[in-house]
Parts: sequence; structure tokens; C-alpha cells
Amino acid sequence: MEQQIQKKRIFSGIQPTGNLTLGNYIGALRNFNLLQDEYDCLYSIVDMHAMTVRQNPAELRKACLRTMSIFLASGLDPQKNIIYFQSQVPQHAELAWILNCFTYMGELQRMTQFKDKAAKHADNINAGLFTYPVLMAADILLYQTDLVPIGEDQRQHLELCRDVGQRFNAVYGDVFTIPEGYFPKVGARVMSLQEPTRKMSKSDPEDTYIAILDKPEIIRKKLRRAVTDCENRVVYDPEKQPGVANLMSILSALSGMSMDAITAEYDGKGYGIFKDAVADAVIAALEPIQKRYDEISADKAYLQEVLQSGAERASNIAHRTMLKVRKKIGYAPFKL
Ligand code: ATP
Ligand code: LTN
Repeated sequence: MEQQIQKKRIFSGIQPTGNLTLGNYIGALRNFNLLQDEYDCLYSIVDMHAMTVRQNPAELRKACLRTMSIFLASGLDPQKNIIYFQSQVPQHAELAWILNCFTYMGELQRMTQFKDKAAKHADNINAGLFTYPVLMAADILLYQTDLVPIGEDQRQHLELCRDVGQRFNAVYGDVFTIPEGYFPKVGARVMSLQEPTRKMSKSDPEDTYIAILDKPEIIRKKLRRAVTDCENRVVYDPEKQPGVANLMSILSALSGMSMDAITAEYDGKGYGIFKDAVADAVIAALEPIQKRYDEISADKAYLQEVLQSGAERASNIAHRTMLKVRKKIGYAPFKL
């Protein structure tokens, strides 16, 4: 009899805030697509994480559906992957509370994303922003995840997740699988077009990022205006030429060209021609997604179906983990 080999499990999440960017695409979404055949994958639209910043309810609802439509338009197959809204599986919050009690204040104080976001939202430094990485750890551990595809900015959070999982396991036995990160080889940190020493971020001003849904003329315009330097060299040197290095990384990630090949092709031709080549590669990658997006986002019944099935399938797995956790920590058993 043919033996069914258990596929390894993948979990990743994207916040439904603002417009998904080229950074989200290269750092995360594109890898989700590459992994879907080989792994058992869950991709969550993490609306609970989005609550750390004030949200307009109607806007949040729309942003969740928009993000979901982009997931599907990028090629994710809802049969093969579990695609769902985090808030529709309440076990995320239940496990996050328990893990809060296994996380030290000092660990959370070291998180660079907390420091950045606290500086950005100085008028709303809430406890959720502080314990955000614990909710992320719960997301991952809830599904006994083996691998987490993320951009470089999430490495520190993943390390914390591993530490907390191991700490819990050390007390209660092997309850959680301890996950590994999966980072893109190029493009793990796509930088802002206007300040190339900072990460491209969807909550920054429009001209600093390329949105996955930006039309070709806008993409070309934003790239033409991207900050470079006066060196007039297309050579990969992130220290001296961060703007050019960022554009080279984008081109390399999307075309597969090595940095040397890019230098051989574009050095000495002027930044205008180089920037147009980057724009061509970005447009070629995003245009098919945009076409499918228009069809998918119009089909509300289909989106509802995918959501419903995603939440049910995710809940089944989450429920199994929580039964184990509840028993191990000593909560009294009960039947719903
Ligand atoms: P925000 O700026 O609103 O905090 P974000 O753009 O960082 O959001 P998230 O939803 O927090 O987006 O991230 C989703 C995924 O995209 C994560 O895996 C993250 O590592 C990845 N990612 C985000 N920005 C970049 C970037 N500039 N380069 C590479 N990967 C990125
Ligand atoms: N914290 C991540 C989003 C996120 C996530 C996750 C990523 C929430 N839960 C679980 C991977 C796995 C961010 O801010 N980019």
C-alpha cells in the first residue's frame, strides 16, 4: 500500500493594513506561491494584529477582503492552502494569553518593531503593540508549524516564538513544534524608494513604496523618482549606494539575474535606462496579478466560500492543539 507522507507545515501572516507592497510580494507572497505544492500551508490575514493601530471598522473589513483577493490573485490555490482571517479562529487569542505568561517583559522590550512602531504612534503605545510578538508566536505554534516564510524584519519575532515555544515545552513536554524561518535569498528586505536605508513599508507615504495594485504608469513614475546618488555606477554596494543596491535587489529578485550580470548589462548606461529596466521587471511581475485581482475581488460569493472553508479547516487544527495545551497546563476539561 502506498504510504501517505505527512507534508511539513507552513504558516505565515500578513496584516490587512494599507496597500500590500512590492516588499510584501518579494519578501512573503511570492514565496507562499513557491511553497504551496510541497507543503501543507496556512496563510492568515492577521486582522487581530491590525488592531494594535486604530482602524476604521468599515475600512478594516474592506482591507481584509482586498488582502485576501491579492493572495488569490497572486496564484495561491484555496484548495491546496488554508487561507483565512485570524479573527475567525478565536484560539489565536486563547493561546496568546497563555504564552503571555511565558514571555518576559525584557524580551518584548528588545523588539525593534515595537520600538519603531512606538516612535511612529507615540500617541497610542498600547499594551497590544507591546505583546504583538506573543500573538504572532501563538499564530505559529497553534498549527504545529515547521517553516515560516517571512521577510528579514520578522526574524527577531520568529526567534522569540522559538524561545517561548521551547520554554513551554521544557515545562510540559513536547507540546509545540519549534519552527524555522524561511527567508528569500534576494529581496528579504526591500527598501523605501525615498529613504533606501529604511524598509519599504505599507504604512509609509505613497511615494516610498510600490503597491502590488499600482498601475504600470505609476510604477514607472515612482521608480524614475526613486532616490539614487551622483556616483552614476550600477554596482552592488549597499553601504555607499543604498538606493542603487535596492533597485538591483528588486531586479535580481524578479528577473533571476545576478548582481554581476546586472552590472555588466547596465553600468555606464545612466540611471534612466537602469530604472526603466527595473520598472519593466516590476510591471511584468505585477500586471498578471492585477488582472486576476479585478475578477476575483468582484466575486463576493466566491470570496465568502473561500473564507468560510478556510476558517473551518484552520479551526480544526487549532482545536486539536488547544485540547493538548489545556490538558497539559491543568485547565479543567469540559464539553462545548
Ligand atoms: P506595516 O508597514 O504596516 O507594518 P508591513 O509592510 O511590514 O506592514 P506586514 O503585513 O507586517 O507588512 O508583513 C507581511 C510580510 O511581508 C512579512 O513576512 C514581512 O516580513 C514581509 N515584508 C514586509 N515588508 C517587507 C520588505 N520591505 N521587504 C521584504 N519583506 C517585507
Ligand atoms: N508580525 C508580522 C505578521 C504576522 C506573521 C504571523 C508573520 C503575524 N503573525 C505569523 C508570520 C507568521 C508582521 O508584522 N509582518
